[in-house]
Amino acid sequence: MRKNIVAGNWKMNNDLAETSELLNHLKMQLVKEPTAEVYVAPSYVSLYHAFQTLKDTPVKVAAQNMHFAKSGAHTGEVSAQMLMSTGVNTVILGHSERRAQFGETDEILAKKVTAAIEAGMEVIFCFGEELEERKGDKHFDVVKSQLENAIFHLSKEDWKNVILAYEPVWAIGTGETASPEQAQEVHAYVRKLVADKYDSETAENVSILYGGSVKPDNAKEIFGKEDVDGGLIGGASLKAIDFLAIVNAFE
Ligand code: G2H
Repeated sequence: MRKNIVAGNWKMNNDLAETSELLNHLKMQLVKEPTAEVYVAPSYVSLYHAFQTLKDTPVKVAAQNMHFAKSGAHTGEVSAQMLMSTGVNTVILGHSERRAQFGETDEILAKKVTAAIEAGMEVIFCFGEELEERKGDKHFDVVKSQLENAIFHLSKEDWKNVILAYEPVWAIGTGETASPEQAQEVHAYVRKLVADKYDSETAENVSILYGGSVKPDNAKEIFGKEDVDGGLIGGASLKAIDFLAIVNAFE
């Protein structure tokens, strides 16, 4: 059975002191056995601290990005091996902000995905269409090519360490949310793509998260859809009370 997952993507927010405060709130208030697996993804500078703070809790720590090389002359970059040396075994790859602001192409992402999986990391792979593509009814094609080009080269075995996150770009940080039906439609389509490429077992076991303006007041309805297995949460993950309400939004 696939897992329900709620992951907080803190983006470029919270310095070390603010991170510490938020982590402590989460640690104190999270129920012992939440109905979802919980991840938080603070900035690189706080990752080690986050791991140390949360290591005796069920909350996992993820990085927001990484380079595909193991080491070398890549000023400002961080490798899978470096992340794992801090205790962090999960990385978010392919977020639309990385694609749009830092030129991450499917080709680059394919290398990052390979590097992360080969290093033994778990990957939260993000994909999703832009507004114009949605308006032009191209969202299924866009999502299909993003998956085919950047993650469908993995083996069936590798998919045990893959979590997918559908994030329609037009719904990110805009307050505009895909309707539960729109999310379900794409999630079901993606699960079918995975089944066709691999097999039904792989498709049934992969968690597909929805991301894009998920809030405490819409989480329950979105997570209630059959193929939506949780969320990747940006803005609403920065307040413990909101994030925990989302974590507890599964029926
Ligand atoms: C999408 C999401 C988290 P927000 O980027 O990855 O952000 O919830 O702020 O739309």
